[in-house]
Amino acid sequence: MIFGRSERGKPPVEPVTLKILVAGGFGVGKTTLVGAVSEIRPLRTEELLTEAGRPVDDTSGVEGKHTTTVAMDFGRITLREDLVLYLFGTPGQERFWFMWDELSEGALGAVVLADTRRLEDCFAAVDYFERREIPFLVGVNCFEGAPRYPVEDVRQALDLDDGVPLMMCDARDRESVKEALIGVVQHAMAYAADRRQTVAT
Ligand SMILES: Nc1nc2c(ncn2[C@@H]2O[C@H](COP(=O)(O)OP(=O)(O)O)[C@@H](O)[C@H]2O)c(=O)[nH]1
Ligand SMILES: [Mg+2]
Repeated sequence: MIFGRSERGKPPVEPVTLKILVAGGFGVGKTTLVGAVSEIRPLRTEELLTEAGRPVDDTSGVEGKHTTTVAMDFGRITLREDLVLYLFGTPGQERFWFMWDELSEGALGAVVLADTRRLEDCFAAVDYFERREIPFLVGVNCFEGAPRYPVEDVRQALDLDDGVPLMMCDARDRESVKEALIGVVQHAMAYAADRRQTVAT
């Protein structure tokens, strides 16, 4: 009876769980991204943009957006039976930056979403992760009607270090988002291995 569990085949795998942050400017697609891949109903803490919030929340360029994430998005995706990602969408507006330090506690890495029409909106997130040495990948969310630029031009505009991966993505598309998330995990693993080597030598 002691061996009861293994008699039924493989012992159950205890998955590794990793925490990934999803950051970027207001209206860039963070909530959409988490919703596109999450296998649990994504937990969203949204409130209607109130009149009071209007002068602060710059909605120019994101017409049609009437809700804003005030706390964060939360979702989960199983990449492999032994690898589960927990996704935390960080609040986009500057008045919620105080939450970032807590959210980034224990994070393996981050996806910074960018919109080529408002590239400057992701500068703060890029700076934040660079300064804290949290590995991140930039995902350019390709909205219809937004100009397409060569990857190299976007890299340059963002002044990204050579090692930082950048890819085009569609926040609404599960496969595209999965690819970006796998990219972050791979990048973070390589980054961690690099650092171990640096410490060892
Ligand atoms: N066309 C298009 N619309 C998108 C895309 N990603 C997000 N949206 C829309 O853009 C708006 C803002 O997205 P949201 O995920 O709420 O942005 P957040 O503020 O970063 O969480 C929503 O109305 C989305 O439906 C995309 O890849 N293409
Ligand atoms: Mg949101």
